This record gives sequence, structure tokens and C-alpha cells, in this order.
Amino acid sequence: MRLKDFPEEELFLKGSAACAGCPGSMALRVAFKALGRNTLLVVIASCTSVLQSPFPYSALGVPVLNMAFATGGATGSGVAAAVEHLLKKGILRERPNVLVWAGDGGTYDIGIQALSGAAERGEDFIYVCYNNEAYSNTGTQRSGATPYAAWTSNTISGKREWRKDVAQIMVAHDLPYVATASLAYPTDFFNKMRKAASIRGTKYIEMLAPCPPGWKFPSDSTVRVSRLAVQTGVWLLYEHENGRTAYTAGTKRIIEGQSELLPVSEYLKAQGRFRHLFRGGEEDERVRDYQKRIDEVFDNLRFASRLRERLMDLEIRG
Ligand SMILES: Cc1ncc(C[n+]2csc(CCOP(=O)(O)OP(=O)(O)O)c2C)c(N)n1
Ligand SMILES: [Mg+2]
Repeated sequence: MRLKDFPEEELFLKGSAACAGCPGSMALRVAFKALGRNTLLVVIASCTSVLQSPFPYSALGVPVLNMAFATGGATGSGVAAAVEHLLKKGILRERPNVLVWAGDGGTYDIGIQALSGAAERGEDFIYVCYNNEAYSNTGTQRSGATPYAAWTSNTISGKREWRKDVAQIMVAHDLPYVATASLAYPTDFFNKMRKAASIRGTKYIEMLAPCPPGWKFPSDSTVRVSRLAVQTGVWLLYEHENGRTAYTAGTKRIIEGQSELLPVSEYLKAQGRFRHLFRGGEEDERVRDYQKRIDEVFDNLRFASRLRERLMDLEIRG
């Protein structure tokens, strides 16, 4: 699917209460284009609860169930069970997509118990975590997804811990489909949503969601910052199916040597939340910590990719 072939129908309507350049609303727009009108949306307490606009108006063109902060996995399970029942009774003729939409606070922290339980039971829904790396709706507090050294309103000199990786925790649940996504690669995201919709069971997709007010960059730069995250290797794009991980889009090109890995400072400098790492023209040693980690990850990925190529070569010849 190419960008110009995306369905024209808009289900993310005009008049939302989202901030200018809001990544969550941009991601929802593409997700709706991939899934279409026959979708039931579960929204977990987050910016998305607010950006729908004040009751009785709604900017979302599908049925929405707004639910409590901890309940993404549990509500997804309940809606999936209801769908199954209504299909069996013949009340629903066509299977709707069940889409759970939650932030990183609602996924990494308070919601992980319900999500893990649902994933282990294999409940039939797509779970999208739009990860803006903070509790944005309540004023940018740190979450388990906030990256190392980032300012938040309660890590004012930079977070001391590295983030955890929930996509990999979902891989460890042996799900039929786990993927990561970026707003700078909308076709990649669209295809991943379409694929997730074609698979039964629990599907987990995580979208990096650069937030202009929370990360402190201009509201016209959401896509630029999204792209830099991939180009500098801070954010990896992949999909995991049948026990195998395949890297996609910009990440795949870096691993295979078609694009270069940019220095992480380019990504960090684009955001005010890392400003303290570049005070007085000097680079803080935490920038080196970042680069070292990323270089290690990419050394391993490139090595694994070359090894696979060599083995395939040998298999073909032998
Ligand atoms: C049990 C509970 N604690 C706190 C809140 C207040 N609250 C609503 S949204 C939110 C932050 C959500 O963060 P995240 O899930 O990352 O979504 P974002 O706001 O970043 O979109 C909080 C703390 C709540 N609704 N319920
Ligand atoms: Mg968040």
C-alpha cells in the first residue's frame, strides 16, 4: 500500500481538542484509515480521552468506550467476548475490529497487569500503545517509558533510569503479532495495522508519539522528530511474527547499509527536554551513554543480518 492509495474516508473528524501537531491524533487518523468504519474503539484515560472534544460532540467516527486508566487489557477482553457472542447469535454479521488505544502510562505502568493477563489468554483485540514517553495529559510526569536523561515535570535534571521495553515484554508473551511504528513511516504503520487486523488473538503495536508541548519542540516538527528517532537508532521499527523478528522501513535500511546511522545528538538537540545535556556548548557525558548503547545495538543487528545472509548463501550453494 502506498500513501496515495490510503482510503480517502476520514474517521478522525475535524474539531478535535488535540494540541497542534498532536502525534496521538495523527496516529489515530492512520489507524482508522487502515481498519475502516467497522471498528470498536476502547480509549484508556489519557490525552485521547480529552482530545475527542467535550461531550456531546465527538471527533471520532466510530463507537468509543472510554474506560479507566488500568483497564485496557480487561476492557479489550470484555468487548472481544461480547463480539464473539453477538456473532454467534447472528446479531452481528461482520466481525468488527476491536482496537484498544492507550498511552504509555496506561500501558507500561498502571495497565500492564491487565494487558499481560489478556495477552496470556490470547484475547482477540489489537492493542495500540501510543508512546509519548510521559503522562502528558496530567502535565508531563515521568513514566516507565520516559527515556534516560529526559526532563519531565518530576525528573527536572533528567531521568536517571533507562526505559523498559514493553514491546519486548509482549514478544515474551509469545503473541501472534507484535510491531513498533513511527509517524514518519505512515505506510509501514498502515500495513502493520492491516496485518494485525487479519490475525486472531492479541496483537500489540507501539507507536512512538513525539509530543510538542511535553518534549518541547515546535508543533510543526512532530514528523521530523519521529523520523530522527528512527534515523539515529533511538527507536527501532520491526514486526515480530511466528517467533521471528523482521526489521522494517528506516531501521531495516540502516541495518542493511542503505542509510547511515545519524549521531544521537541530532535527535536529542531537536528537543527542549534534553536541553540540559548541551549547556554552554559542551556535551554532557549522558550523550555518550546514549551513543554507546545505540552503537552496541546496531553492531549486533548488523552482525546478525550478515550472519543470516551468509547462512542463506551457504544453504543455497550446499
Ligand atoms: C487511577 C487513576 N490515576 C490517575 C488518573 C489521572 N490520569 C488521567 S490520564 C493520566 C496520564 C495518562 O498518561 P498516558 O497513559 O501516558 O497517556 P497520555 O496522557 O500521555 O496521552 C493520568 C495520571 C486516572 N484517570 N486514574
Ligand atoms: Mg503518555
